[in-house]
Amino acid sequence: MPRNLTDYRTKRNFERTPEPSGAEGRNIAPSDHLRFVVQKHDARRLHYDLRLEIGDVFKSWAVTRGPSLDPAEKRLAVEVEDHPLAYGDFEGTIPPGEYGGGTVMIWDRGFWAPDGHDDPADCLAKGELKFVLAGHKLRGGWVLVRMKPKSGSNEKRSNWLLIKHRDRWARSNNRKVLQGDLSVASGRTMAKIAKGEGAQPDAFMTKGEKLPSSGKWNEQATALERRRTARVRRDAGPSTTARMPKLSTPTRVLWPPREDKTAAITKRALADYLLSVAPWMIEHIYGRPTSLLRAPEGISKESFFQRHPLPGQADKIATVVVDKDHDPYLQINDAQTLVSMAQLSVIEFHPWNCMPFQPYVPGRMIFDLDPGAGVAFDALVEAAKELRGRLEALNLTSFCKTSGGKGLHVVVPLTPDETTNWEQAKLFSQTVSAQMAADSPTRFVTKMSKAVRKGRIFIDYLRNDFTATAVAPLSPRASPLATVSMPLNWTQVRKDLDPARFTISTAAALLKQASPWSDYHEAAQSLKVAIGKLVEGSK
Ligand SMILES: [Mn+2]
Repeated sequence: MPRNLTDYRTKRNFERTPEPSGAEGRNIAPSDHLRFVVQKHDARRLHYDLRLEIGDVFKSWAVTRGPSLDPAEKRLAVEVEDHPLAYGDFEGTIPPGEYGGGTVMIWDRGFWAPDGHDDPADCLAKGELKFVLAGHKLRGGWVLVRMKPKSGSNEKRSNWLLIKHRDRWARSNNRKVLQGDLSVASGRTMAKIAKGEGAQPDAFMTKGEKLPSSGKWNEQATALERRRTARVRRDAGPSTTARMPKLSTPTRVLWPPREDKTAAITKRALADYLLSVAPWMIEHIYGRPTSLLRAPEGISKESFFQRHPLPGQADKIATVVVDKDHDPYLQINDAQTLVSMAQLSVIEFHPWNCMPFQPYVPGRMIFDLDPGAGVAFDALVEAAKELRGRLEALNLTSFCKTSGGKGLHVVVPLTPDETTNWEQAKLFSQTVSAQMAADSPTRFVTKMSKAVRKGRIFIDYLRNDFTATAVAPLSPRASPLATVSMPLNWTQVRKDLDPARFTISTAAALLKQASPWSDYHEAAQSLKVAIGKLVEGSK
């Protein structure tokens, strides 16, 4: 047993608390990466315990107000005693009266790495540790800085500041991350854990019967790898990156040329396109099972959907087991893997609409507006705007993208809350769609049958369900013009909008120019409030 756990052990009575004693050292699962865990701890005062695996223990800090994704918000992190690695799997209730009495949730976990070449123990001794996290909720660069003790004080514990680095995982609105309030190990709320109800947490640190599938390990490791790749890329420059996905037959034509309009689009051009949009696109794909439309001989020949790994693929693309009775699903967690999909002639990406790594939790709602024969594009634009207004009245901010075909998609980013499940997301989107159709029966229809759709817009809400997919923003389409599903600013959603303008050849530059959806993550709302409003409105 690690010697430095003496403090930990003297504070606790293991006859009374279900916490691990630290004698379980042998049961710790080996790992290629350092692990971290954040435990939400509803003790005398609610706090979040950050634990980083260093040596054979967890170095630990109690972050009083919880971590902030806003680099401008420094959070006090009080150094506490080292914890045993087995503690990372502890979720439950410490009895009242015992040390730290209260409920503990495994709020986040994953892998971490020091950001630099110095030994993390040395960095801590010096009072500054820069590191990167690849968790479910916390990602990217962070720093822990030790504060100078107040002169004359003899505080036993060191106070540190935990600060988010400015990177693409930084957010200016911090409330959102703390609202993502489900255990990443059991999917439970604090209330359920306190009552001892629901699923037991999956093991992450310890060898046990409930070890997560290798897919889960892989997916987290790739998330960390993504961060490393980004760093390598910065150092090495773009030419190295371009060579990263090894392409066989790079000159194979996937989109044949169109005499009048476009040149042939090759596998190489697809890889270049994916490379240019990957940092943007991956945010909407990672952590969600994704169906791939593949056209090995190009879009004019046979194509097929792939949802599960083929033999030999599982080690290259992350896979995720959602349901024990089904094959694992493909999941693309990092930009490099996304770009490498060009080698497989993947021409469309269709992710689930769940929260990343939480397949049972809705992460966005999608309304697919699909014009029937004879519907003018103006009418479609008006429909998207009307839907936006209706959602706004329910407190939901929405975003628009072209489908890459004839339609428009209205997308609503969600934050998880304690009650929202797929059934509710589906019912909610169905109700909003049905209200639109009831108010304007000559314009809208919510039935799928082609016959009733003639001259009207079909509002497809069926994407809002467990396992249902929708084409990802910036995914290319198997259409002759090589169009993509283009995210738009609402100011672009007007009469003269031409969806055919957004193609593999043009989209990257137009994306840079317009920077659409810049407040997408900030705008995420809980569906709970919206459901309340909807119910109120229908009374
Ligand atoms: Mn604590």
